[in-house]
Formats: sequence, structure tokens, C-alpha cells
Amino acid sequence: MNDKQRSILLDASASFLPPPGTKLSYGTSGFREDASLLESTMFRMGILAALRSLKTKSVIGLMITASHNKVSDNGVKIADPSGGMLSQDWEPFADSLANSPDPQHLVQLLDEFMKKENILLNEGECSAEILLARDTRPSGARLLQATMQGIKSVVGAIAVDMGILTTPQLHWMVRARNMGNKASELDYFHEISTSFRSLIDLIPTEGAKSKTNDKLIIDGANGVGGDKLESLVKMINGFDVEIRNTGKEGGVLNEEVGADYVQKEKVTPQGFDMADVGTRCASLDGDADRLVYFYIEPKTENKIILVDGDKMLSLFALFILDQLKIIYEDDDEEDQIRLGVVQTAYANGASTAYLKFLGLEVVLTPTGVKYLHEKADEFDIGIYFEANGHGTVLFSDATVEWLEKRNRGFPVRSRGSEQQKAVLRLLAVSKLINQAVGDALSGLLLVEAILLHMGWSIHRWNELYQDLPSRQLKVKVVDRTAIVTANAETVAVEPSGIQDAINTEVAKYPNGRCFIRPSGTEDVVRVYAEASRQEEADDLAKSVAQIVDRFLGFGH
Ligand code: 16G
Ligand code: MG
Repeated sequence: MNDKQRSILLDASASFLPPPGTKLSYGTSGFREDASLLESTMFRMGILAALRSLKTKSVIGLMITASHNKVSDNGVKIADPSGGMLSQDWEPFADSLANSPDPQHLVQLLDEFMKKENILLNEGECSAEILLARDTRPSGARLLQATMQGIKSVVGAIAVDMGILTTPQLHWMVRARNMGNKASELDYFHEISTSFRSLIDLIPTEGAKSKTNDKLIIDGANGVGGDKLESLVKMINGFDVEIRNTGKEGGVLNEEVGADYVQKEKVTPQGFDMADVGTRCASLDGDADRLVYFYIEPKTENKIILVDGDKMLSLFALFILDQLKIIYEDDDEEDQIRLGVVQTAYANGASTAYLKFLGLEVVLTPTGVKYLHEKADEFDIGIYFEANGHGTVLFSDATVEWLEKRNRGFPVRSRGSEQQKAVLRLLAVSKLINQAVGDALSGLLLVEAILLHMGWSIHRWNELYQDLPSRQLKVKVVDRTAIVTANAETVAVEPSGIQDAINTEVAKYPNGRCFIRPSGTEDVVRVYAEASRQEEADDLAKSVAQIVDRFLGFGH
């Protein structure tokens, strides 16, 4: 870094000092805090994004959002060149940047890091480019300005404001840009609406005859996802959707609405009532990277039947397996495509059993999209989902090429055969489902297309398997980092003795399963328990929460 660059950075960062007394932490998917604390963090993440762009010689994305958190919070997620999340080996640097106490220290940190990473700043040659977007939070505009200032303080770096977008839209655009493809919002809508149409056109005639696209109601979390879905639906004729998203009419983002609320509380979101009994409904979260379905049953007050990420994963797996079976029919090169699924310990045990029953390879990873994504990427077709509705389907480049080659190779007499249609369906899925990151909008269209293909109602879909009763609790402890887990968070290796105590409890319940883990987003320890009956799952969770309190609570 030369003197001129150094003095620009020193000057600019003098207006962005971190809030005194607050330790900022990168967390599972980026920084998230009360919006009033974040200006300096955004400025510094702007700098980080510019350096990442220089290092990778690619376009980088920066999304200003706090997802399902309350409206007064905000945060930042960074998209790497592939469209995935920021490489994990840069997370410690992000942490030290955010917490650096003053401009001198900050510039020294940058200098050292750039030397270590071999990042050169040559005036006139800088080609860093960062795409910026934000969700609908009122603090977004102010934080965008701080981010822009950060980017501009790296000489020659360019910030492009893409406006208000969903998180997956931005990730999609970053990936498209780096692949040299068209990458506007319109291109995004065009790609997913045309591939949805292709899937519908490929429904076998028998299925199509009985197809009824009965009404779907969407809870848009009063946020950006509902707005974008509205634009998308306009591009798809004959899709009967009602979107409830009252953000512009006074409804508060994520307040008693949205995927997180619905999945955790298992109750109807605001604006839904008994008039909606039996109808297929879906909830997005505040930045539309999470999706869950649900329906309301008669006589259950405001309780819902949740159709979660595990059920979406199962539906997608079943559909893709069916297509592969058709493709391999009278073929000796069976099992060329390695299809695998990735879940976390939160996946309902019944879903894992079902996927194994389908003959699939099931891998568990720790909680957090970055871990699941990485594993799914190792398969030819990898499907990953967290129970909470984060997930997507990844197709390797080789698989897409293989499908394209097969499609071209069909002799004239078998054009339009079921086999070719199966190939085309998988190609359409690879375009419809966001390859960069889990995306509620594209996930929703894939669910809708598959339900139509199967001729299934949400009830039929929900019957794929029956969830084991489960219970989640959280426990406040002195220091949650005292818990160290292994085997994808299924075992607590520290503090010593705690896992034995948990095992003793679990052994008391038929089909009992329980694990604890420190939250990556809140200062709590989470407890998850499963058993054959609801009361048993409740009891198991309660006794394990007591164990956690005994080992780590304030009274121990
Ligand atoms: C973040 C993660 C989500 C995970 C959740 C767990 C991303 C994009 N988001 O929201 O995948 O399920 O954290 O929260 O990775 P917890 O650690 O508080 O339980
Ligand atoms: Mg989200």
C-alpha cells in the first residue's frame, strides 16, 4: 500500500469508529447487530469486499440484511465469486477488521493482511467490483452509504448499487457475472420463470389431465421476498397465488410473520385465519433465503401443520431419483450420477430414515449453510436442506454437460420420449433452483412444479413420512463456548461428562435422540430432543436443559 492510499484510508476511517464496549462477531453467516451499532462494520466490510475482489480477480457481492431478525437489527452477508458465502478462511480477518479500535490500527491490519495474501494495490490498475444490495429495513439506506464509503476508500474500487433485492438474487447475480452471463434482475426472473414453464410443459399428459393448480397463499414476512414474488408471478401465467405482505401498509418485517416464526412457533402468521383452513400456504423469511410450507387444520385454533425443509428435501430427492430411473431405463451405465443429500442434526429422524429407505447417501454437517453447501458440492447432484428451510440442489458442471450431451444424443425416433423428457426435466431443475445459495423464490417454484407433476396436494406431500415429535429449548449459560461438539454437533465432547449424562437421559425414551450445541447467532445453548411421543420429547428436552444448567448455568 503506498502513502497516498494509506492516507485516504486513514482519513476515511476516522469517521467510522466501532461502538465502544461492543464485541462484534462474524457469526454463522456474517455480522448481525442492532442497526445503530453497524456503521463502522459496514464501512470495514466494504473494504474487505474490495480486497476480496482484488484477491479473486472477480466480482464480489455484499448484502445488507439481518434476515429473520427484528426490524431494528441489520447485518451483512458477503457473496464470494461462486455466489456462495465468503470463504471461511477470511472470517477471522473480518472479525479483526470489525473490532479494530482506531484508524491507525485498522490500516496496519490491512497492510499486514494484504502482504500475507499477496494483494497488490496499483493505482490505475485496481479492478475491484462489488455488487451491493439491501433488504427492506429502514436502516439499509444509511448502512449502504457507509459501505460505499468503505469501498471507495480502496483506490479505484467500484461499488454498484443493485437496489433492494433478496439475498439469493444478489448471490445469483454475482455468480452469473463471474460466469460471464447476463446478470440483471430481469435475467434472474426470466431464467427461473422459463425453467418453471419448461417443467410444467414436461408434465406427462396423464398427470396434466388431473392437474389442478389450486390456490397457494404466501406469507412474505412483510419484506422483500413478497414484493419480488409479486413481480415473478406476473411473468408466469395461470399461477394462482395470493401474496400477503403488508410491509408497505404498516405490517412490521418478521413480526409474527415469516418462515422463522412459523417454523419455530408452529402457529399461523399474522393475517392468516380459519378461513384459510386446508389451503396450501408458504412462508418466506425476511431476506427470502428460507422457505417453509404449512397448512391449517380445522379445529386446531391457530396451530399449523408444518411442511419443513426436510420435507422439501425429500420431495426434491424423490423427483430427481424418479427422473434418473427413467434415464437409466434399459441402460447398463446405471448409477453414473452420484446423488447425495446433506442434512444437519436438526433433521427430523423420520426424514433421515425415509431418505435412507430411498437408497440415498445421507451426510450430516454442523448447522450453517456454508457447511451444508460445501458437502453438497461434492456430489454430482447434491441436495441440502436445514429443517428451518435453508437449502437448494447443486448440479456439478460435469452433470449438466452429461445431461446436455445425452439430450443432443437422442436419435430422431426417440425425440420427445419419456427418457428425453426426464433429461430435460433435470436440466430445467438445474436452471430453476438457485445454484449459488438456497432461494425461497426458486425453491417455491420447484415445489409447485413437482406437486403439479405428481398431481399431489400438500397433504399427500406431507404424508411422505410422519415426523417424530420433537422439542427445541434454549438455555442461558455463563459461557456457551465451553461446549465443544463433534460428529456434526451430535456429541458434546466438552465439558467432560456432559454427554454421558445426556446419554443416560436419552436411553430412557423409545426412539429418543437429543443433542446440545452453542448457538452461532444468540448467546444461548440450544437443546434439541426427539422421541416417539410429544410428551416424551418435551420431557427429554427439559431434563437435558437441566443438565446443561447444572454443568454450565449461573448457579454451578
Ligand atoms: C444462521 C444460518 C442458518 C442456521 C442458523 C442457526 C446461514 C445463511 N444462516 O441463520 O443456516 O440454521 O444460523 O442459528 O448460514 P443458531 O446457531 O442460533 O441456532
Ligand atoms: Mg434469511
